[in-house]
Amino acid sequence: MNAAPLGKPVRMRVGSPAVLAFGSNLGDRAGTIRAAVDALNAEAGVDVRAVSRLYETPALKPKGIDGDAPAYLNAVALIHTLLDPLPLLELVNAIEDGLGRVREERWGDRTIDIDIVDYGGIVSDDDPRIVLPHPRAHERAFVLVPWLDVDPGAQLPGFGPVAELAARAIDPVRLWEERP
Ligand code: PH2
Ligand code: MG
Ligand code: MG
Repeated sequence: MNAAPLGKPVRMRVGSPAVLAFGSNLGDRAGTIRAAVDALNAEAGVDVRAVSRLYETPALKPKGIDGDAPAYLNAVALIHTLLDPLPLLELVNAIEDGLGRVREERWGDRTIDIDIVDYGGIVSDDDPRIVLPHPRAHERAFVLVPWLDVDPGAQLPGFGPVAELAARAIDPVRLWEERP
């Protein structure tokens, strides 16, 4: 007897693995990241397999680290998805909008950012809307360190072991403990 609820397989056996990075530096940062993960997992075509711990990181702006801007919480999730890269991007953008994301300045403060870091190992810059892997992930400890939490042996396509990249990245990252 199969007790799985209709509409969504308990575990997706087909589809593509992907790595998503979350960042928030406005409002209820932890609550918003959790809401984004829940919204993704509620989609029929997305199965969230693992979510990292939360890390607190100073805001990186185009000119470098900005200690005056609100600090981020960052996390990474491993998913399996039936969506192709562009529909997945459209979904994460819609979830960002639903969680109050305002798009003004580049790298401006935001309630939520959801980036596709890796999609099935694809390396492509054919479509400027979605460059894979994420073009700056290789140098960002705030992506690499949470990624190692959920996949210590991870490889960033075209760049090699995430553990080696994380050891070279210089932006500060510290584990965030929820305050009572
Ligand atoms: N995201 C950015 C720009 N700067 N800084 C931190 N600490 N964390 C982020 O997620 C982040 C950032 C653009 O997406
Ligand atoms: Mg980003
Ligand atoms: Mg983004």
